Amino acid sequence: MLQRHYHCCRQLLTFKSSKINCWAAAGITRPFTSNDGKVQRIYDCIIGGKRHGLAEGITLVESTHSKKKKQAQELLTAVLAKLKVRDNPHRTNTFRIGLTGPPGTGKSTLIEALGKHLTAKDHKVAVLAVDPSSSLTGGSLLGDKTRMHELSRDPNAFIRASPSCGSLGGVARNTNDAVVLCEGAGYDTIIIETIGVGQSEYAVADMVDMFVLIVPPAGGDELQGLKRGIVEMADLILVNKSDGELLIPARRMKAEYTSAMKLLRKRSKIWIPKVLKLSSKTKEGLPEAWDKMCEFKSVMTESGDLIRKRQRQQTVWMWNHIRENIMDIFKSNANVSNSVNEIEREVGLGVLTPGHGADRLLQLFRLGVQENKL
Ligand SMILES: Nc1nc2c(ncn2[C@@H]2O[C@H](COP(=O)(O)OP(=O)(O)O)[C@@H](O)[C@H]2O)c(=O)[nH]1
Ligand SMILES: [Mg+2]
Repeated sequence: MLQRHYHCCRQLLTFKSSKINCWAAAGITRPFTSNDGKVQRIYDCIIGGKRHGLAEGITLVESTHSKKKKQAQELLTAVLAKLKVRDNPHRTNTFRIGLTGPPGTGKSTLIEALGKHLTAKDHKVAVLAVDPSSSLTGGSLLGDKTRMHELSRDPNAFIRASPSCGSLGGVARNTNDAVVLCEGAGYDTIIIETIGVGQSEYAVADMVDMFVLIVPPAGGDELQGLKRGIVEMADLILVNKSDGELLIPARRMKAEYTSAMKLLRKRSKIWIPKVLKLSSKTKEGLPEAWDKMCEFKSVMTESGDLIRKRQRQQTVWMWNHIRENIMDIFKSNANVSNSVNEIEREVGLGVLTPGHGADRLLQLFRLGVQENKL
């Protein structure tokens, strides 16, 4: 009896000290400050690879509530510390892919097919869909759910669709955090789906290893919203729906994009963007598309470019956070909020120039900060 008691105590002590080491590595003295045990529970679920815990964790990082934001930071810090201990520091064993393209190109259908292809190869796949249109139409998310029917039932896949709620920057920042949580839950392939017509894909390009553009086999209307900048950012272009009657236009489209890509400025010394055609319906060309993605990953890893890219992205996101926080601080300053409507009105009427209006607000802000100090 006594021996058992001693054994239990020892186990508890080793458990505690290993946890404390982990927190110390993360630069925090106490695990989770929230006293209801919620963050600890979510953390345990995520590290244990439980999908419901991951979903709850993502909801927490998406929250704009200040208490929840603090909890989210604690959760992220702890997950990052765990990842540091468990995997290599830059986690190049995970592959982050951004998938973009105009609505209706077949992104969700492609992700379903690719996801199944990967889980059959023992990969764990997480799909994060950032959908700027869904908050307006409400339709796309529903469409995604039905389109990724099989993948959503796959135990080795996790699908999360987030409406944008009007603020693209906000969603993109949360998506960045959601990637960390997915990696903490053991997902090795993270696919982020966005519609290539807004601003979100620029933010997404700054959080993925590879940026893939999906285009339909016909040009015209469908491609109108697609900006040249997005084509320039792509590491791989996939002409989808290359089946049936669309096979010939798909071939033509592939040739057109291949020659257009030659005219673009080279972004990398080691990777020339490729154009492939495939059908997400018949799955023809799908294994080749995945092989191309793996080739990109290994070329980038071997040259050290992948680590450099991820390091650069980390600093980009730090500045994004600073920008966002500074705006919050600025707008919540009492002097600013008392005068902002009036100054905006005067700028709108042309009484004040935009530069002058900005100067006035900045001066009021500075005064407010000084008053607070006194
Ligand atoms: N013929 C054909 N149709 C496809 C293919 N992939 C998707 N579709 C169809 O295109 C439509 C839009 O697909 P969806 O995946 O929702 O597009 P998303 O808006 O880009 O996510 C659906 O009706 C799909 O069935 C394909 O490879 N071939
Ligand atoms: Mg979709």
